[in-house]
Amino acid sequence: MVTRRRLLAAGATGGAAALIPAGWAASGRALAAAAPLDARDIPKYVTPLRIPPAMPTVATDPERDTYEIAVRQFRQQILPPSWPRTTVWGYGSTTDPDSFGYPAPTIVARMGRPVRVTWLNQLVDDRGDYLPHLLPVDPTLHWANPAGGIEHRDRHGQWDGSPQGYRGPVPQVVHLHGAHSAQESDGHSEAWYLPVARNLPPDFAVSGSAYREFRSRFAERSGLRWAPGSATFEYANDQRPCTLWYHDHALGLTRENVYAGPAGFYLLDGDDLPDGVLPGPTPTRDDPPNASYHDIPLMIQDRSFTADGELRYPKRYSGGGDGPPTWVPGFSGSTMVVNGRTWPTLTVRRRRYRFRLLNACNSRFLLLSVVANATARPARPVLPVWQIGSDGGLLPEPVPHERVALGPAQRVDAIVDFTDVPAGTELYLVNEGPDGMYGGGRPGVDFPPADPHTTGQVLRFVVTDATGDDPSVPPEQLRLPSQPRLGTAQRVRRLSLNERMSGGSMVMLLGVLDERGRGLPLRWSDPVTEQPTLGDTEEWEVRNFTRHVHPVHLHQVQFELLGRGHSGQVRPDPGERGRMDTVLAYPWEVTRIRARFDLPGRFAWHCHLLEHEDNEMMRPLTVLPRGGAAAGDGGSTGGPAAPPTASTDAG
Ligand SMILES: [Cu+2]
Repeated sequence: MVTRRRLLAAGATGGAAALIPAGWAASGRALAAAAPLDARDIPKYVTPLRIPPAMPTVATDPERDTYEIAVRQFRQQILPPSWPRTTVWGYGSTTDPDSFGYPAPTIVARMGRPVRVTWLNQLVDDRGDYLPHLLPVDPTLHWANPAGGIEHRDRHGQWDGSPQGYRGPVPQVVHLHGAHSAQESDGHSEAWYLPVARNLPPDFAVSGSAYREFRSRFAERSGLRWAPGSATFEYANDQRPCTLWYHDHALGLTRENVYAGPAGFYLLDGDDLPDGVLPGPTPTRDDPPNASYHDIPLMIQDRSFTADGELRYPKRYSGGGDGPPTWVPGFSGSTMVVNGRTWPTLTVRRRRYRFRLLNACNSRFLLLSVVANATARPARPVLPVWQIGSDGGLLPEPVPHERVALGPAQRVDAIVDFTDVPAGTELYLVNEGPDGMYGGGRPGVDFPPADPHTTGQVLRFVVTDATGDDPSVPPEQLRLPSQPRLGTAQRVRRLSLNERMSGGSMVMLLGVLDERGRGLPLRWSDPVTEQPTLGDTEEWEVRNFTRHVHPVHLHQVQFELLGRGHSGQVRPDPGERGRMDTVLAYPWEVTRIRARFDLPGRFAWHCHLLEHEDNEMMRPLTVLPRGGAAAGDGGSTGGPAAPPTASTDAG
């Protein structure tokens, strides 16, 4: 994917190094806090990779699978054994207290069979009092802002003088990333809710401004009314089999909520290939103990720790140190964590494995390869990573990569074939993405690769003898099912990615184009401009006027990438020729996608660098009923006309 990267981006990022300013992480006065843990002191490859089990259901009946999943706070061994445990948040089934984990158990779903989940916010302590955030929260962003009450929720908040910023109950709402979800089940950023707690301040808003509307819609559709501190969503699973993931999406707080741990895989299975063609199995609900798995999800994240083992996130204070903790434009952790453990090791047989690679970092880009020498740079790949799928399902054909590029939130469905590797061999999954913002280009040429001794390493494979046959088809012989392409677009929408100085920080904003083709940045609260008509196919031309790569994510749809480059006419790489929900938009390029919008209502599109999306790099996406005039062609005719709908509270 990254091999031909990226004449243009390389030119534009001659200064990639300059894009990693000293102040990218913490700057200003940090509060006295536990000292950071030096990542070089943490021993690598001393713990086995944890494979998340399947999430327990509360009911399975002919109509659907039903789950009751809460987010709770607990301690987990993320650092090696004998090192301190870490306080995290994670999801689990209310039927089984042992199921809670970071990452969460995997929801195993089947195409055509709906899944209904009641999501509960249980961030409370043993007495039933709310738990404050694990990290300092900037109360001044445009965010959920429960302390603002009904009037001022989902707006910029006020600072009450606490050095930790907002210390109140924490809003949560779950988004199933990549799913074809109805609006009331999408996990809209303004549909958050607080936990039910004994000590909720009476003047706080207990839910976001979209919560009541979506609660009414869900009750109308299903006859089921959401209880306080929860929301029930239904996933139709009426899309192609693929690798989805679920995570928090609360307005202006997603970066810190996700960083604290709540995330899990959602594997949508189906009949697109006969059983046994691809390596398997993956964990299911009725597995015997000690089952072996050859289809393994890998949630890759960067995290930093304090010396006492707690999660560390950059702290910066406004007002020369006298103000509240403030938003930082990006995060680069000092360790790599896979499935909730730092630098784990996976013992593999001499056979083929399927890995569902997920970049679940806040803002780190990964360039992954399989090597024998963990620290040599440039990395010298010894086994190809065969990509068979992307975000939205299988590719037209398998694509061998020496190096796989994976932006935040993207998935690569891959096969690695260890059949011909001698038993006893140790191999490594390494990362040559940058320790800092990514502007495209090649590691070692356009930017320094991640530290080869820490964030440049991800996972170790120890190869052992094969046991039994491997019935899976070698990737070079695999025939993948063909998929219909989307039809011609009814409309072309011209959009922009922009940067603006705001309050001493460079803030990234989505937007449209003005009549002269320049970027016209818009904020979350500006009138809706992206309003496709129900059933229409649209082409979006996204012009990136910034020096950074932004992973652009649309809710509701799995889109096709049509082209890139200055003109938007450069053909996508082979690994990008399937359906996607998150696409990398390179600096100064036009990224052209095509999507069909067939669910009405309020959704969102945003940058999936969590720090960006939390500070305005998110815009409403409203699909209008058929018969209404489509509005907002991208601003080419003088700007938006539709009234704002993003903060109404109907129902
Ligand atoms: Cu961004």
